[in-house]
Amino acid sequence: MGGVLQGLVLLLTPPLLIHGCKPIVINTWNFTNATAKAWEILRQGEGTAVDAVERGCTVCEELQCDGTVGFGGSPDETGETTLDAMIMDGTTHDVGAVADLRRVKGAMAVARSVMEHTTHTLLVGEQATRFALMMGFPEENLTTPASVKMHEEWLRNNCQPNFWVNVSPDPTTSCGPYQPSNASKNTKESTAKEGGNFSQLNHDTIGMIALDSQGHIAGGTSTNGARNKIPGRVGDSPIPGSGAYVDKFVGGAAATGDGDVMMRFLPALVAVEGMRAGLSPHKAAEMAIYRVAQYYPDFMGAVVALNMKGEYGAACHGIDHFPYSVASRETDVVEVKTTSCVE
Ligand code: SD4
Repeated sequence: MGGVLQGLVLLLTPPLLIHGCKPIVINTWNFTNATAKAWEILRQGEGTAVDAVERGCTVCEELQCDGTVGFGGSPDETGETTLDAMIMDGTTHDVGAVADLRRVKGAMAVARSVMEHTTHTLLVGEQATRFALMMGFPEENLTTPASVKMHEEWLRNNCQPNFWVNVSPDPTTSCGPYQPSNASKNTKESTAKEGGNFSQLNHDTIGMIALDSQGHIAGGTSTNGARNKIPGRVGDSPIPGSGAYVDKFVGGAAATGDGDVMMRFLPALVAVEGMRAGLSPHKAAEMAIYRVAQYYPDFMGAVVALNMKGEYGAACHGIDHFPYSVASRETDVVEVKTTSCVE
């Protein structure tokens, strides 16, 4: 019993903050321009971990990384692109986030404004837009010729694929508007089993964790969510503990993938808690992924994790392999690492 108690005390006692840390940044996918921007800020100590995450993710928004971050991607059922983003400061445990943000391109910077100019955590929809305009962000159209084309093709394809179940007319063959129905053919389970609407091609959120030389850790995410989503849908990315999570005593983690499923398990929090309990970042990321896969064996997603010592790892599911990007003093260049996914 004494041993168990001792173990518990050890688990609950925060380790000392590490000063003079080696800076490092890690982010999902091979979004190396974002990594390079964050690293530029970290390597010379030009800014904090929070600055690195904000500006790194902003680069992805501007470059429309893979069409899944920033404006002009993943149009919803009405053809509009809406944005989710979050930033978390692991030192203060403060968070700012926006979800379903409309007509403002810089979702990550707006999230940081939520963190720095309000005591709220998450603002959504039109009211998030109103907040952004008050903070001086310009109102812009997020639609592009590419997003119009995607939407037109989806309409031509009888609105396939979509996210509806148990409605009529049959959502697997017809467009809406829909009404509730009791038909059991299209259960949520069968949709999840088929992997739903997510594939490697249509969801590549950027999730980034940065550790600066002062020992401050920060994390963040930015995405335009799921293509053809039902208007109003918010994914995992702006949810603390789901899209990303950082803790100054432990480290941080960020997730990418089928957010509708992943947000039910808070995988970034699970990975951080795994590291707190002594797991390596790789094993902690794996634990977070397994947690989701136990319930959704066909889900697609990945988690990157970094501890306060600068050790990192990743795990994934539902694809063959998962690329992620890292920059640190060790090499001083952005490297793309690849991890094989768990079965
Ligand atoms: C979401 N997780 O909104 C996001 C989408 C994504 O890689 O691309 N993840 O569900």
